[in-house]
Amino acid sequence: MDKLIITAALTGAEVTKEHTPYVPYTIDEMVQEARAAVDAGASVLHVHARYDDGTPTQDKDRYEAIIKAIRKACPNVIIQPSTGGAVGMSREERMQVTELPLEMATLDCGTVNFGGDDIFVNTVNDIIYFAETMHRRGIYPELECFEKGHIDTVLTLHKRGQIHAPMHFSFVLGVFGAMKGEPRDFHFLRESIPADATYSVAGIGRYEFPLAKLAIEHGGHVRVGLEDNIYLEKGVLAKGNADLVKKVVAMARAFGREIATPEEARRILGMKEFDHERTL
Ligand code: KMH
Ligand code: ZN
Repeated sequence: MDKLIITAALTGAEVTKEHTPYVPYTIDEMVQEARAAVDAGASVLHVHARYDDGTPTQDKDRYEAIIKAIRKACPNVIIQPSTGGAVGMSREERMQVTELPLEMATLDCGTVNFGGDDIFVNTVNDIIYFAETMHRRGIYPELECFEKGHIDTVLTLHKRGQIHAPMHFSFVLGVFGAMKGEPRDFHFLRESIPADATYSVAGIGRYEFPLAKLAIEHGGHVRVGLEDNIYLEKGVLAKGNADLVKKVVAMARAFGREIATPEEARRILGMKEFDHERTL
């Protein structure tokens, strides 16, 4: 079994300081959270940009400042900015960040209800536009799938030459309005991707650790972080992303699975070697 790639989803766009005081907004807070998560064992950082007051933004300059500051603190980590941004943003707004020299970014692979009146829109044409633009710019896509139909869309676009191998999927499960993260959901999705593809699981809320356990045991990879879940255990807030990463590291150790470094993660995912000169 490959070593375990742990992604830390540091802040997201939806969690606020009213939910947990530990969610980072400012660049300094992001850097602190990034460093602690990497020290704990994360090899990938999933990054959303927010202004100091917490407002989510896809502003390219804000991303550049955040990524440069994180890169200084964590020279080798894989930085994966979001092209999802927040519900309601236009595709042009969301894609601004890919004008930066990035190594990796998210690619959301379908539309999904997002609680209440919210709909996170990713039409087939959006997906094609995101995939082709990112491919042209040399950015490795993390294929975020919130349910099975999204995987089917990816596989069709792959056959049509619009999404390219190596394919790395993220199953984001437990969003209110979409697929849950029960064991049978996990098995259905992992059995639906090609044998040579890799996958990671991101369980929302109470699904985070049960899904992490399943992924550890079945050769998948794991995303945790305050974007997805703010609790270390029922009623106990995580005091930062590192707490969540440490818990996954302990679970992996208990199972006997080693943790991947960023260099190892790049090899497992079939990414290019990191170019410190060219890439942010
Ligand atoms: N904030 C969600 C609406 C991504 O990062 O690409 C979308 C999201 C996915 O978080
Ligand atoms: Zn995200």
